[in-house]
Amino acid sequence: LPAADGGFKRGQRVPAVFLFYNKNSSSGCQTEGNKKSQLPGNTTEPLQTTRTAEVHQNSTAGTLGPCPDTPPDLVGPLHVEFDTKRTLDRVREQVGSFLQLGGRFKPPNCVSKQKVAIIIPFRNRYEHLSHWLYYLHPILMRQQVDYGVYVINQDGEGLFNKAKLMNAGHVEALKEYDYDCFVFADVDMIPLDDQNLYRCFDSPRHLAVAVDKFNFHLPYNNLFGGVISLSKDQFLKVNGFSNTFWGWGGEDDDLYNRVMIRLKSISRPDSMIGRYKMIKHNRDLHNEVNPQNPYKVRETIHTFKTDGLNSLKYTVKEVKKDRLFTFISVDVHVPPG
Ligand code: UD2
Ligand code: MN
Repeated sequence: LPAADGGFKRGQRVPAVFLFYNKNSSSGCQTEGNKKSQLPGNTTEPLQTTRTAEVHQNSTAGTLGPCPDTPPDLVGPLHVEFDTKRTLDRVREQVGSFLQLGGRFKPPNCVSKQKVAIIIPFRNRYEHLSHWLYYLHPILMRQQVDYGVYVINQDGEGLFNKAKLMNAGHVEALKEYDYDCFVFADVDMIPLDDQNLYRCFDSPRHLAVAVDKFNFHLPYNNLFGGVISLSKDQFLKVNGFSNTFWGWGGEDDDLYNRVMIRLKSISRPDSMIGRYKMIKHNRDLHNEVNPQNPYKVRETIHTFKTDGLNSLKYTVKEVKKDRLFTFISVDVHVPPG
């Protein structure tokens, strides 16, 4: 790889914002279309129109080849810190100009093999969201993903239901685009290596293999939390997540059981590439540990066919399109009492 902007060598820790888009990258197709496909960051026109027109023009003209399996601009280990105060406004300035409204991106010089919806379960974690957007957008662009970011916010102050939010995110994203891959990502999980590809694999993928909070080791082998990816087909086969894990814990273990019952295996990146930093946090209000949940995990075999996508009920309260993401507030119908 040519030196990244700022003269960093492969494997050297590189502040994320430098790794945006390497105009001198050797991604081949740049050379031919240099004039045409160079991201018009340095034009005065509002980026949105030019780039979109450019992308659509190319794609309609069918001149773009498929993106390579190994994206050419990856740099490996990343330097990640959360001391810098980041606001959404500031992140919009830094990474917004390459995005289409709603946090949508398509690589300008090749056609991605997958259409990836990134689903983030959310409530009252705006500081974490700014860090996530600051680090993940440049990484996803270098990975040449055709993606959209969906922040699924639980409306109201009732007991939190992470899994039901993610089921709702799956349904809402498909209303916008024929996504064929879904990455379910905690808002506080930032990858430490951009070779950990945010895409789908032959088996449901557990991307968050080595988290700093767990000393970069799997606390238990069946862990399937933090950041995972399932293709549309895989997710349908397991009937999505359970809708009935209220409060903290167990929804990821229940999904692991569903996957093992219906699909027999999961896949993981190696532990060096699968390293993550979790932004330090306490237990959130209204997401207390639910002592019932561990018992429910033992019932997966009896419940998964009738508790999931096919029994999902929620109400969309609001949809907001930000440059960096699509914000969907949903009422998950918290049970009384
Ligand atoms: C672990 C899992 C997580 C989930 C949880 C049990 C890892 C790395 N993470 O994380 O995936 O299985 O245990 O439920 O294994 N959130 C909000 N607002 C809230 C509460 C939660 O936005 O008030 C969202 C946010 O995206 C957060 C995620 O839900 O990252 C998981 O909640 P957590 O961070 O409190 O769970 P944690 O760190 O114990
Ligand atoms: Mn967390």
